[in-house]
Amino acid sequence: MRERAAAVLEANWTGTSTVPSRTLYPHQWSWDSAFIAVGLRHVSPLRAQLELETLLAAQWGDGRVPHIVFNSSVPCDAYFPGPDFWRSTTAGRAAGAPRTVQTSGIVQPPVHALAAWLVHGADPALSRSRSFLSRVYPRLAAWHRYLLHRRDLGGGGLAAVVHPWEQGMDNSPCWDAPLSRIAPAPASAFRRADLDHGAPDDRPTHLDYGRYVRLATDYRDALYEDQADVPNGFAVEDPSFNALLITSEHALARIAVELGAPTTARHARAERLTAALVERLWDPATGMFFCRDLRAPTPEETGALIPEYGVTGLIPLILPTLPRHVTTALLSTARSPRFGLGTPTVRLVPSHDLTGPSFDPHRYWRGPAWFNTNWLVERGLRLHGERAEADRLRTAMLDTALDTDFAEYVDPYTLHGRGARDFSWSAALSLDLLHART
Ligand code: 9WN
Repeated sequence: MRERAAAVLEANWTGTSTVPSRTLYPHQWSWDSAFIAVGLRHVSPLRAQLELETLLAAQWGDGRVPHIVFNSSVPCDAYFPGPDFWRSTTAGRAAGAPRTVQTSGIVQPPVHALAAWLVHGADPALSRSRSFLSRVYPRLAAWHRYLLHRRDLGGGGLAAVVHPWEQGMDNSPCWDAPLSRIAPAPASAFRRADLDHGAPDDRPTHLDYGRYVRLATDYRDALYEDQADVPNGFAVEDPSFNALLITSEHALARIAVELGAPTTARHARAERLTAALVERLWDPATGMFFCRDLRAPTPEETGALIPEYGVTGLIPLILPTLPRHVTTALLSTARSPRFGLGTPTVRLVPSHDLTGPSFDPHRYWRGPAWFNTNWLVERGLRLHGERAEADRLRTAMLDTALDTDFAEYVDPYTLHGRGARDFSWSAALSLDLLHART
């Protein structure tokens, strides 16, 4: 298992970073690189450090870490939307996009400080000798500042995403309502490259793509400026995105201790964020975290909760200081028929409510189980002392990874692989699971 997983990461290594998939995603992706670094640290702590350094070298002046860093030696039409769509070096100039590398202009979930801390721990001597933490710390701090200040579009202290690609679960039913208000770009305006490699039934629809393109085009044409009030835009506060930000804030506090920098403000910020997450996204009546649609056509300025049970709502389980009553209720939602955690028929947690009308066992983030979200749930279970359940999930992930050649995602009932194979984070997180769990 270890050899096969390491071989996938080796084959997907470009010399400075790792592609998620040689076929479907031939550039560097932001949250992929963080998950990849978490696993890579067990094989090569040096490469794991380089992975994060390469990504952070493409950070924009305003602090945002772009969701894709393009490899200039890959043909422009190998992935859509490519560098000619995002035009970072021109449209992103005011926001401080780098001049020497082309990137997208949106972001992805902030898993990076957590990854940096774990990578450091894999080989502290190497990390210190390369000044790894002292070089990445200011960049990670600027990244969090960007999210906390420029992306607090709802004014309640949480970071909002302005595109489904930013949250990372692209076609989750959680976005159906906010996306339904977006006029799609005409199909003739773009050519999808994903269908050259993926089965159409496993991917987002053409209508989804039309809306993704419209949102990204409008953001680019506004020179990637974050405005609190964009008419007809998309702005959502998401539980998983913010839970990862909080976990990364805790990691930044640990990094600060290691570097002898002040930490009090960081801990206080993580606590404030946790309180804001509960206040704005927790629904006590159902025992679930929901997304908040900041552009919902309601009279209230704070927007509306979207009553869709996506796996995103379970990810706050990774937080150490979630109130006990919230953790207890969330665990029972995870074990309910909606997610089937701990039941023999559903060995991996699906990306969406098994009992909901939008559930589709094959279509991307509308039901299939993914390795990164299961890795996060496993971590959350362990954190809250649910060791037997965490062990079962870990075993199911390792079995499935091996059986499917590290599939991108799997049918949650049959555990048959869907999407790409030799997918980097599936291999990397399997490597991590092979190591001692605490
Ligand atoms: C758009 C790379 C990325 C992941 C996302 C996943 C998918 C891209 C796409 O692939 O998104 O960013 O083209 O579908 O949804 O989570 O980071 O693996």
